[in-house]
Amino acid sequence: MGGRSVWVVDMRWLVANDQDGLRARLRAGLALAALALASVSQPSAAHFQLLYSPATNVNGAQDMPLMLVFWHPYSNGPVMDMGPPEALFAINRGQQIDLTGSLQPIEFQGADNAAAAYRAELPIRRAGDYVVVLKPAPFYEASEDIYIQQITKSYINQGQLPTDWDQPQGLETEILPLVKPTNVLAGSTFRGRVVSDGQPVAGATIEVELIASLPDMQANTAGPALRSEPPGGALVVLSDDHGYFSFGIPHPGTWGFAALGVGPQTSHEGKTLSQDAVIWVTAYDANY
Ligand SMILES: [Cu+2]
Repeated sequence: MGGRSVWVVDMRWLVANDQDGLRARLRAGLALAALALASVSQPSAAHFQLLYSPATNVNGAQDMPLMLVFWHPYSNGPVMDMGPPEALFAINRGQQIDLTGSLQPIEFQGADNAAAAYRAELPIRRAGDYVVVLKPAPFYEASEDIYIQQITKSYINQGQLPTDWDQPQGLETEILPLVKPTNVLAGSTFRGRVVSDGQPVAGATIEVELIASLPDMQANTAGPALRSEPPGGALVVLSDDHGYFSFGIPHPGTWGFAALGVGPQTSHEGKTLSQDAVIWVTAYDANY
């Protein structure tokens, strides 16, 4: 699914079960191809670069663990191998804090497989927002013969002082939140704006997923499934003519939005690069 359309058989998907991919192919009118490939391939739908912290709103100085996993979090599907990140930093009150020194390679175990992932640590010392930014290494997606690079932001707040969340971080591409991303209520609407090189992106395809199985920060595994993926697979919204989009968040949890192929870099090592913008927001039960 998603905004990408070129598929070839990838043996890595042999063991995976992907009903959504089958539906997508059927929708695309490729019924014959689907019949031929259904048992041996899966498209790379709804990849999401996680930049997960076990807490979003905290009080007091502390070191916050982060988990970086390239995964299919709604379905607890295949985990993809991450390479060494190109950049990992946080911004608090406009000051950039380099986090690459805290990167630790780990193996993350999903339901289907284990893959290379990272842990890191965010030193929270002052009040305010910490906007965490990850620029991962481009990932080669064999099933599509393209590279994918999901430039990802997540947000942690200390002491309920709003400082940085409403500011663009000047990334090659990013989703600007129009709702405070650390404190969304389930049942309300999240709004964002997709930008690339600072300019709004009209008609962007934005996939929406919940981390249905929260990472176990001790065991580096996927925890029990709190939800399953909807029958239709990944949720998709489009940005309007000015790059804005909205999504009604149905239930609490950590929700990700991935605008596909919106970044300015379009090739890597001679192949197509899909440079995506990902943002993670935290939704609470409205009956708090
Ligand atoms: Cu995928």
